[in-house]
Amino acid sequence: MAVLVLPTSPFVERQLVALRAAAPGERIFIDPASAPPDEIEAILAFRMAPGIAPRFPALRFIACAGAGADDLLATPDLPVHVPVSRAIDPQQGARMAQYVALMALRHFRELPRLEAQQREARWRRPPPESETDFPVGVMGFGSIGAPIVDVMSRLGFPVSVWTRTARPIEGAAAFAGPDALAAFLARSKILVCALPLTAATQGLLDTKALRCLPRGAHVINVSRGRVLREADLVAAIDAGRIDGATLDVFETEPLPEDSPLWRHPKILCTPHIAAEPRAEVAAALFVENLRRARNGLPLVNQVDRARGY
Ligand code: OXD
Repeated sequence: MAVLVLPTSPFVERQLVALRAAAPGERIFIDPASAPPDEIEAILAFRMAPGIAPRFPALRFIACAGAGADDLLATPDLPVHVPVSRAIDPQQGARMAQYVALMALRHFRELPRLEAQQREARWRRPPPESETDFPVGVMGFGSIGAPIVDVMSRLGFPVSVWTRTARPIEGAAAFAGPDALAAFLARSKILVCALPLTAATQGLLDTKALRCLPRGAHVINVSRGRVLREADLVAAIDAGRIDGATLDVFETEPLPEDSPLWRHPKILCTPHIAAEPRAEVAAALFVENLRRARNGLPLVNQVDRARGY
């Protein structure tokens, strides 16, 4: 039997190398056209072109190489009976929290202004701001959102969390469901989006939602570009309602060279580098799920396909 890896991006290539090291006895194919149709038991991929999965009738599971399986689940002919897993690495959540803390502090401590002052050799000491005036709102409380909440609270910021369904959250004010969204946004001076992309979250942060944020808010998106309407964000910043944004994910990736986001003075763009699962952790998860699938056991980190994560 054999597995198929679709190395469509550098981070899946890293996982392919790690998988070859972790499972030297497995036959690994990377070209669907030359993979033996009756032998492929599992596919490791981040996204998949139509026409691939149905070629392999012995498929036991499909592993998403990332934490967000939205691209993979969007494959139109993904067989409904084949379970999908996703890569959850605890260090990815911790590194996401580092990124969010870095960007939130850059905004809170006015790093761009300090750098501009240095360029002008200007000694100016503005009065310190208080963390209590910069409440942080985190959307999502999964493997990415939870460590962000933890780190931001430990840095002294009041934190609230918005989730799809109600749950008690220690150390943070909890808001749940569409009815609580406006109240949650109204107290988020720093808004962090860590939501999975699903039918319910696509375009959730649009003009109407952005209008609920307090004046001078800063938006940080580390989940999926399509949860946020980029044009609505730019309009809100240009109208002075929102102070600025830090974006690691975009509606189209790679972000096209002619996107106005690249050159917007109030938007910091980074190329989807906030954190990725470690290749060796994702490879070990894949090997474990292969063992489980071969033995008829439930997968680790199986995606609920109806929910989308
Ligand atoms: C992702 C990831 O899903 O990097 O984007 O894990």
